[in-house]
Amino acid sequence: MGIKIDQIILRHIRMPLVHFFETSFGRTRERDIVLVEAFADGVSGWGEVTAGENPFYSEEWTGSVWPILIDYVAPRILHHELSSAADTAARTKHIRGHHMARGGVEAAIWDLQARLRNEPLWKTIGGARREIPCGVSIGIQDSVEQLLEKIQTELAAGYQRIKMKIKPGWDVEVVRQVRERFPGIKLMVDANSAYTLKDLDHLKKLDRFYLMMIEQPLAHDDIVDHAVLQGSLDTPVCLDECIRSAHHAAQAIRLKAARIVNIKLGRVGGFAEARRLHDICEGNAVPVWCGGMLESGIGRAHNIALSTLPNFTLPGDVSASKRYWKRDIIDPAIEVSSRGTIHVSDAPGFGYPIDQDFLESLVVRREVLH
Ligand code: OSB
Ligand code: MG
Repeated sequence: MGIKIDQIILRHIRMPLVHFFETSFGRTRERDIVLVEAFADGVSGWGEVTAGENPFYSEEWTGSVWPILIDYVAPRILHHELSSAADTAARTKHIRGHHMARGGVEAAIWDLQARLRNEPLWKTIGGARREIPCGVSIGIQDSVEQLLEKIQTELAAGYQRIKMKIKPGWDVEVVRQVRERFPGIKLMVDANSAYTLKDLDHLKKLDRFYLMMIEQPLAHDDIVDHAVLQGSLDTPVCLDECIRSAHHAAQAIRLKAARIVNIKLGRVGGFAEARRLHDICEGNAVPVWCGGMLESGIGRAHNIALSTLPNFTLPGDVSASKRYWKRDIIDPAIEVSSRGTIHVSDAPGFGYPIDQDFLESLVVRREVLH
């Protein structure tokens, strides 16, 4: 069944976070999110562009995705016959970079295809899992005491693994205290590229805390140094920032730069590339998990669908709406069971009703494209 997109509506919404989120590259208090609604045959599908408010995680940011979507991505999609959602990515492939902008549109078209077929998105992308294991990502706190308290709260809520952000000055000693207090939990750290190979001896000190993995310790665009680091660490290295395509994952695996890969829909440009990346990792016995980008309910629901693919065997950063939002733009919001799992919805598309009135009240900028 072909799809011809006849209208795209972009909405830029602003949503305050319940609590600031701090990584090695800075603090976020409020999200500026671009949502994509793509129409065909009177039906619409939704996608979320996962770019941050500043070009610090990657070069994309809310301000860059807007003109790219309007001037480059939408014109290459509108009124072109797509044989299926899987064809979307190829139409914008010659645009260098801008994966999150392109991925937001691609995700909307997958959601639309699911709705046109009246089936849940997880089924459309070929997933199977009916319940996904969940972890949490905890930002850098003002004190170790606050971090320990947060971890306690998340464990009590049932989450299966804890990821804590680290940076120079907030690493080995903090992890030591967390391990001392919680000796038995599944624990991992994420450095968001805050170190270099000069820190190798320092990072090696993390080995004694039997972490599940250390995520993206070195440069955002490096694979080779990660291979050197992995060669001398017992702790598995997991790559996030530097894996922007299935090809990058293949190279990282070949170089033994990582034993685990974090897959983010936006970073890799959408579902089609995420599936290819998933398959390459699966073929090399490298487990994957779904990363998060502080998404609204829409992006969160897409992450749930992605996590139903078979090689998503590790708990991801897909957690309950209420950890980030006082009120989400979907209703009901995403909830996590006391076993630390999310039950996958069977409703058509991404599976959660949008709270239209609330969503519209958050819109700060809108563009209707024909
Ligand atoms: O590196 O995984 C990351 C949030 C923003 C940018 C990068 C990252 C993160 C997170 C949060 O760790 C994950 C979430 O959405 O819960
Ligand atoms: Mg990360």
